[in-house]
Amino acid sequence: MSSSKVVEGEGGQQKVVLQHASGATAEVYLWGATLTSYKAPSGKESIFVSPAAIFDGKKAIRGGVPLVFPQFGQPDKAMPQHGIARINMWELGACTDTGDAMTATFTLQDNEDTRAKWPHAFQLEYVVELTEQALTMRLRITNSGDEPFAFHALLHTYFAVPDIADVLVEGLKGRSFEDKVAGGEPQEEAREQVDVPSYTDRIYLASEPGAKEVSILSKGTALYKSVNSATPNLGGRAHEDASSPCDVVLWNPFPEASPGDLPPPAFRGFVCVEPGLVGKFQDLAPKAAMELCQTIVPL
Ligand code: TA6
Repeated sequence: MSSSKVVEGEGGQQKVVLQHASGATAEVYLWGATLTSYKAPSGKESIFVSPAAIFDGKKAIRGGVPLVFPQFGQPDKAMPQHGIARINMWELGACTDTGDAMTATFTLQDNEDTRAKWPHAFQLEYVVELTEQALTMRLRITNSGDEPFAFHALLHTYFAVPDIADVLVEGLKGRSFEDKVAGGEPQEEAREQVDVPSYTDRIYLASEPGAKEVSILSKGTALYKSVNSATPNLGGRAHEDASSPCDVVLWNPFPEASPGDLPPPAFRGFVCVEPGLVGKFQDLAPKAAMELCQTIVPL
């Protein structure tokens, strides 16, 4: 029997629980519209949340899938790291169930608080879709104002893994990447399989448009497939581009970069594979929209 309901979660925060007829489940807090759990019908958890995550409605939840908008990192020092979307209360819109797919829609638009940090009118719509086989997260950014703006957006997905030491990531070969740990000029990824043996923080830039698959393996066994895509300028121009390049951030802090709400050895339990539009700021004309999408398939 499928169901969608709003219940009280950690810290008294409200969360939406989707229960698919197949037994698959997903949970999304209204705070930051942060997805904190996705289980396949087997009951296996795909998403990592820090054991020290803080649910106080002030700080971003550590783990899950925090939504990054309108900046990645903190190029604008007047705005919080990773922007404002993950530290605002979102509204729950429609929850649907077609039998095959369940969806929950969350929205956030500019308000006095966001405008004080970022002086633009925007509408964010985040649709979480759950089926027997997969979870799809689709973030739509609309410029609801009369002036163009430039933004970053990213789904900061923490995938649960048995041990980061055994993780390999496939699907990044041929991409240019910025190594934020080593610094220096962008390099080209030559490996079919990328390991994460130490503190890793890389932005893999997408070259050609289109959905791209990245797989996450542990001890040689594929755990997840992540299908990542971006679609620009919906409705904002006469023609709609089929898709635009989608960057992928690969991160694990290891002990040296673990934040306070992620005390070691918690770093061992996840790898972040984060689809985004972060290699450069995206210009968005008034009334135009862009979408960022990630589909997680547990294998
Ligand atoms: O996605 C990688 C990253 O940008 C890292 O540089 C690190 O800052 C991580 O995000 C976590 O950021 P947060 O603000 O959530 O502590």
